[in-house]
Amino acid sequence: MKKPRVVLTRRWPAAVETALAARFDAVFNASDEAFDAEALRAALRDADALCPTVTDRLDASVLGVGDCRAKLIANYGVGFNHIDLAAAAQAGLKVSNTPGVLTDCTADLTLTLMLMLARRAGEGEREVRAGRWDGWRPTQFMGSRVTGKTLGLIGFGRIAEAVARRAHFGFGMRVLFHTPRPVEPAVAAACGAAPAASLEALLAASDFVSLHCPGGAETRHLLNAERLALMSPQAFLINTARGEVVDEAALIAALRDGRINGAGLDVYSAEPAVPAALMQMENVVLLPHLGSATEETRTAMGLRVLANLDAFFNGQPLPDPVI
Ligand code: 8YV
Repeated sequence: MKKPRVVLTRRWPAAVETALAARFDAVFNASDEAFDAEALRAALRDADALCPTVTDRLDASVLGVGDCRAKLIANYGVGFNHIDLAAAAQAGLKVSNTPGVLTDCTADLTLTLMLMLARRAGEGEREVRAGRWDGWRPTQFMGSRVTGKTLGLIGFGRIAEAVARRAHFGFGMRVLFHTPRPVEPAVAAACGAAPAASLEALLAASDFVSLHCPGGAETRHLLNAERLALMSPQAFLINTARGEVVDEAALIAALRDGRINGAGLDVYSAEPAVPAALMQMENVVLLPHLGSATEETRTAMGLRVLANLDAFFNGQPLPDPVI
């Protein structure tokens, strides 16, 4: 039987590409350059399954391609706000993702941002690298203590739970969360976290606010000017979720006016564009969407995609169905 054709839009870890090549007629992207809309349409016409990443905007204009051969979008990543699910369904496409395997690494990166921000690690490193460090002194780079502070988590899925465990049991933090979903009290307690009375209450009570909700229309600009104004001027914002959850212009204004203490960002509204205003601010840590970027996790993500492809082409239910 002819092997199904699967198109990968970016380079993946070598071990996964090798495993894919053994099972499928796999088409790799040797240049690793992001596909534009026309290349995505061509791939949908040519492949049985398309394996995109967060850098591929699969909107109705792409998914509405008339002669679509593909039947599955096997996304490399857990978030799927770059895929118009209604348009995918309309085109008869199933969609899968890679939940679970990137939980710990994304939680670790959240803590990285929290510590870098609070302890001014980026600023300190810049000073050392620039040859400007003239020696220790009692008032140099005084930051904020993390231990014992309050962390507010917006969203309470797998990643937020993993962050809560690290923060509460590792740093003795009081952890609050807000989510529209019901959460079993025992699950929250096992992570050392407690529900806040409301999103507004969480924002007002937290020394660190960290975003862990999905992107998409429902959460777009959830953190707007009004809600940012509820945060303490001593508080920090951390975003490892999706850039669009925060009104970036409002965040820049809040930082500029000293209405919040700083921000640690791994994601942006219009990636890879990062607003110039943010780049000029010392109290902002800027990372290039590194949440899941470890050898182990990126390989595990690829293997989850492989598991979904295998199931789909063997006529079995998708292990990780989105639709
Ligand atoms: C991925 C992520 O690297 O999985 C996600 O949703 O945000 C990242 O960790 C990226 O999405 C890969 O497509």
